[in-house]
Amino acid sequence: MKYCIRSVVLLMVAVLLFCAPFTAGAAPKLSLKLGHAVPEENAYHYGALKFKELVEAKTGGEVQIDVFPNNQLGTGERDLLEGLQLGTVDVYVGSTGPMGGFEKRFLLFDFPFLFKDKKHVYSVLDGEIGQHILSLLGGKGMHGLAWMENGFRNLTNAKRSIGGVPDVKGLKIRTMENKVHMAMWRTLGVDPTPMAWSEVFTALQQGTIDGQENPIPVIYTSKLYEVQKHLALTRHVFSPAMIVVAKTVFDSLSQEHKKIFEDAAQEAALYQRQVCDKMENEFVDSLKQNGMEVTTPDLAPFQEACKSVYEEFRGELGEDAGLLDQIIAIGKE
Ligand code: EAX
Repeated sequence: MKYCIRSVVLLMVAVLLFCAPFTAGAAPKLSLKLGHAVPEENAYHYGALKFKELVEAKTGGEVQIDVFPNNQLGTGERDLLEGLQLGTVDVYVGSTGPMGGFEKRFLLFDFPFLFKDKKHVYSVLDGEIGQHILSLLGGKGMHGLAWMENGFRNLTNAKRSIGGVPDVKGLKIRTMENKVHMAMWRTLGVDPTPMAWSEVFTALQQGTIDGQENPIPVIYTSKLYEVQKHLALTRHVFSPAMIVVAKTVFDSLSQEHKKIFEDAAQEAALYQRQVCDKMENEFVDSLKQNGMEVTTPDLAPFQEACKSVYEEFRGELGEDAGLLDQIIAIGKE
């Protein structure tokens, strides 16, 4: 009997050793392409790599995620989002900027000076309102997984120092392809030029536009200090980012893998927000060291001048227009 058990154990070990080479590097059952529009130094890339790490580990390698930074999968964020619908992109990490063109209610977050600070931002995004807005993506061939961070947007330009509203009049500023952002700059006397992010550096270099507006981490990691002299800390819009998976991909996952994607996205998002916040605090000095002149204008006149945007666009939110008032109320709590 003892010999019989011994020979069975030896046989099992032999089988496992024989099969090992065929399982150790087993080809993944699903390979996905994740795309974003910014350099690898940007916080989006850190969040994307964290999501990749968590999903691959938790699925035991059954799902592999390849990360493509710097617009490798598209010409900008609108193009990448369209890629989710066309099947050329499986996972998107990026701002909500162009989302209003897919689902109007995403414009909710684009109203000028809507958010007071990041505590206000995440009490909204991580609450019912944020979850409701993410759920709207289902009707657009996408599945919203979690809210990441782009940050408070600030104005840069090559022409002049910005101390107040009169200083921005007449500037030609690139905006995201977002009609609320464009309206805001028009009310300030600016000529807004919507443009994909991949074209912005060259346009600034050639002088076809005077400036642009973005969060500090984007301004620094995209080396805009090489083509922009002036930075005004306007913080005029908080730009959320998000991690989104193509609906066809998400629907094809097992229940177990769906949960892994949801949990990994939440963990990666919290990590990415910390990275982004740290960058925002550190990079203003880095921009100064790279020759940028930084001003901190009084924001009250800017806020006053932009009030008309609320009446002009709240109708675009349809039945969700009341959420605008709810967000404002949360900020006063
Ligand atoms: O998401 O297009 C933009 O200005 C975005 O903020 C940038 O691509 C990062």
